[in-house]
Amino acid sequence: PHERNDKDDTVTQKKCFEFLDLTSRSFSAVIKELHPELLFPVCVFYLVLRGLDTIEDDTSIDLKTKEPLLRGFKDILEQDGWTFNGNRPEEKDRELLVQFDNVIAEFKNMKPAYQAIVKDITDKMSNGMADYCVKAESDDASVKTIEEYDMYCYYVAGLVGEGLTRLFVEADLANPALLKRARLHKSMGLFLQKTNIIRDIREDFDDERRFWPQEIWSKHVDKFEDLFKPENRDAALNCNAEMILNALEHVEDCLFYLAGLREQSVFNFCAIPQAMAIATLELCFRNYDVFERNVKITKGDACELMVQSTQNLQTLCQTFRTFARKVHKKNTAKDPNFLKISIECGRIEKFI
Ligand code: PS7
Ligand code: MN
Ligand code: MN
Ligand code: MN
Ligand code: MN
Ligand code: MN
Repeated sequence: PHERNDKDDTVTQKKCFEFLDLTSRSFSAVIKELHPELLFPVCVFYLVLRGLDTIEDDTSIDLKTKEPLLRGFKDILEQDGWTFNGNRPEEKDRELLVQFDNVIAEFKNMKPAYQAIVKDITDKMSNGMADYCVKAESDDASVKTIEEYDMYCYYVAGLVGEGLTRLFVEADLANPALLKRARLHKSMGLFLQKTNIIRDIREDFDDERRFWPQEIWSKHVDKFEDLFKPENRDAALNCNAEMILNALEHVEDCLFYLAGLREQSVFNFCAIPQAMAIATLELCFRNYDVFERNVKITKGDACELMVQSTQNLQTLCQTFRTFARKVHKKNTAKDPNFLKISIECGRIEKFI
């Protein structure tokens, strides 16, 4: 049997932290503040899923290569020395897969219970991604219904919510009752993923990736690409508003989930991305810029959000209330969903 030595450990661990910084702006900061018991397992979980997503996102890899690579990803986690250099040169996190052997080494160092959770979620997510890739190859409108949209978001983000919750409970840092409430941790992921899909509309379109469900966009334009034509500006804005309305429906579940967390570092880790998401949705709401370029909340706003969302549940709810009010104010009677948006904002404003 292979004798592990301390020098190997330090080197691969250091590499993992370097990749955490290289591959994420926001997650890196919150992961590093986690309780010591979970800091490294969540870092490895993140890098495993980031590696998987780097294969999913690369539209230059053909399906013949991509599908088996995704479906077999959970076994790759146990293949010593596995690396991958098949990504296009411009793929953002290419280097992580080029040196993925470091992540595998650290995955194997984790407690077996943590390994099992990471492996199970990787297995489910990677097969969901593969199913979606197969469907997208044969059909331009691969996301037809809102149900299919929710399903895609469940595979790529709802499952992360499940995996993280299982890790929190396994580490004795969250109430096991949270595991029984699947809808809540699923909503935690869906709210983040839907925000990402709403914000990235232009980038995804340029990359020939379409996640907005036909059931929603077809009420506003005849063809998906019409969303980007200047003459359809009002229709595009109403469509954007309906997508945001759909995302806002997860907010109550997210606040319920967060209310159930008792350990401060876990609370902060979960709350910060949710606060960033509601701020991002408010920034995107009826903002035509999203159809032309990538919009992002400012560093200053992000800092203020971090402070506000980590004091206590009250200040976090206050943050949500503030952004719901801003959306409420931007809502316009010209929008066919005016009433529904108004009701949804009112609901969030009154929560707690
Ligand atoms: C394990 C911390 C906190 C209960 C890499 C955090 C893609 C929005 O769509 O590349 O490719 O453009 O911009 C994070 C629930 C997941 C969901 C997910 C793993 C919250 C790979 C984040 C993050 C659950 C699948 C943005 C989901 O990536 O997206 C760990 C609780 C990774 C969380 C993907 C998306 C993240 C995302 P896209 P991005
Ligand atoms: Mn991605
Ligand atoms: Mn992706
Ligand atoms: Mn995206
Ligand atoms: Mn992205
Ligand atoms: Mn609702």
